[in-house]
Amino acid sequence: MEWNNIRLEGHEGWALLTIDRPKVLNALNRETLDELEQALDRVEESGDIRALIITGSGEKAFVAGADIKELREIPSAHEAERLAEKGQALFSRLEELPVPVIMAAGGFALGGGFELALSGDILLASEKARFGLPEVNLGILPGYGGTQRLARLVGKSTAKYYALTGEMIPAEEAYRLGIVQKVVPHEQLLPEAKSLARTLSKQAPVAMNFIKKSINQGAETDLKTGLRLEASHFGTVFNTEDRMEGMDAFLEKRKASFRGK
Ligand code: CO8
Repeated sequence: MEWNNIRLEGHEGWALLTIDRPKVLNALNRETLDELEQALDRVEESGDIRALIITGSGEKAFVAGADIKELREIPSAHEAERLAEKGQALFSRLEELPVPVIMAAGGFALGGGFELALSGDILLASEKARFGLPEVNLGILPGYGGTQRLARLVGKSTAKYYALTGEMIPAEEAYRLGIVQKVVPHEQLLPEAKSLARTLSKQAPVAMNFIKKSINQGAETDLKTGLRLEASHFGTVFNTEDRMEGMDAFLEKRKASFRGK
């Protein structure tokens, strides 16, 4: 399938999805959201993609936000709300994707771009990355989950500070705040993301899926319910061939070969 705004490259066990509108710093228009949705279908249907990297094309940006030209032309509050819901649904789907998603940000990750980055499982940044929610400067607020995901990650006050000021967060500061898991030299960003994707692609797929579920679902509930969920997912994963393989491999002092069953 040919896409206008994204590229999806398959590798052995993992895939690289690039948002490819460098002239507008990879801004997300509706067509890009539709294409991302189709790419996620492809990833889920493939059966052999066990880790996904998402990055932006060009040297300057991960994604500089929703496409402001397109936002400017939205005719009604109703349509604005529908578009916010569309992006939110896509980003929630990404968050709940059965395979781990590595976000690799090598430049501006602003507005919808920051919200996209916050929907992955692991966020890698180059020293040049800048994160932020500048919507307030446009007279609007974040609409693709930013007020919710950022506040859950860094607390209400810090989220309010950045959403109210629109101030950009440099990579090192984002690391200190726990938004970013690793900061690497700019030229090392993709090699690092690829190396991590290769590592994850060799881990037990069902276990990874349920680790994501357990953490995502548990973060939205009280401890008692979260522990109940963890025990239930633990039981489910115990039924897999991969857990026998993992334990046998350890006892036989060899590398496990997981099949996702
Ligand atoms: N949308 C459309 N075009 C953009 C965007 C964008 N978000 N960001 C950059 N561009 C374009 C510029 O217009 C410019 O185009 P041209 O060459 O035709 O003039 C080109 O990309 C390069 O950008 P700059 O010349 O501005 O590059 P600089 O290096 O000078 O500045 C910045 C880089 C600081 C990143 C600057 O481009 C900027 O501030 N961009 C906008 C950032 C922003 O405000 N993002 C938030 C957008 S709103 C949003 O994301 C809401 C999400 C929720 C939506 C809910 C649905 C209703």
